Amino acid sequence: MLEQLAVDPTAVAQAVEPLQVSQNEAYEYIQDDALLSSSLWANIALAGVSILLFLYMGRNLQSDRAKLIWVATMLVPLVSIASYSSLVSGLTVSFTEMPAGHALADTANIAESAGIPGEGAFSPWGRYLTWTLSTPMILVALGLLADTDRTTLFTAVTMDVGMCVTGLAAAMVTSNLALRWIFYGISCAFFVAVVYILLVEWPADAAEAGTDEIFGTLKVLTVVLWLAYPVVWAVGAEGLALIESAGLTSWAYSALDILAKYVFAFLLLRWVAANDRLVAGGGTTAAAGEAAPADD
Ligand code: RET
Repeated sequence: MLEQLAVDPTAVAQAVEPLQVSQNEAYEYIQDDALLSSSLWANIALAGVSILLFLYMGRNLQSDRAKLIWVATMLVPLVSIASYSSLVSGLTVSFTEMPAGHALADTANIAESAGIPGEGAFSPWGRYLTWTLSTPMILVALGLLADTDRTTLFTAVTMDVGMCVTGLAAAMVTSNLALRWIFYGISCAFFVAVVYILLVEWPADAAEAGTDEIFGTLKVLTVVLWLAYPVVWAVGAEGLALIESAGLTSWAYSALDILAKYVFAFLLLRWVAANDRLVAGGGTTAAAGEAAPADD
């Protein structure tokens, strides 16, 4: 046994090398594609600026509920900067060999054409993973703004996590094309629950809490932008590959992220900073509600 290992060092090297090589080469691959790398670096820069800006915007918040909204909102660019740094470094991307029947299955030996051993289409799976952390924060902030109850907040967050995790599965299944789309369908079903809460449940709560005006704006922004994500997935490189370019697909997500995260968060925080008292007044039912009077 020992002898076998000693005389066959290439077998050991082959077993270890691909992981290391693929990360280095994924990094090179991204850097060599100006469209792809700019879509990632632009978000790292914007997340950095947003973190500093949001820290400043939250400096005078007094009420416990406003502070909780602020923390949830701050977490959005914080998760984002980590997410995009992981993507750009090659840590959370891979080259996925698409199942038979996928538009990129035989044609696009994309990795090989870039000098990377093995086959496969570029897959930034880290995006779907980190949405599991960032999108619940957006929902927590919105739920607190609407002064919703715990059950609805819990439902929105868990359905959203379900959407992200099954979306990750849809992107990573390589065995069978139908199963990729089955996971896509499951993810959409979770998404319907989130959209229902945003469009039906929370507007009524927000009206009662007196935050309906800003909630209405953020609700439209959120629902319209979030609906575009499954569309991009479906037409992008991982779905039907009507857009084959990894750079273009990545820019579509990055542009959506810029609006759904930084612009959304800016509008929310600007309003919360100017309406701290109103936000504080509503805190009776949501997670922070009971703590509010004592902390203020
Ligand atoms: C996927 C594909 C599977 C079906 C559905 C999707 C929805 C994704 C959404 C993502 C929102 C992301 C945001 C990120 C900000 O950090 C996973 C693309 C329904 C709605 C807002």
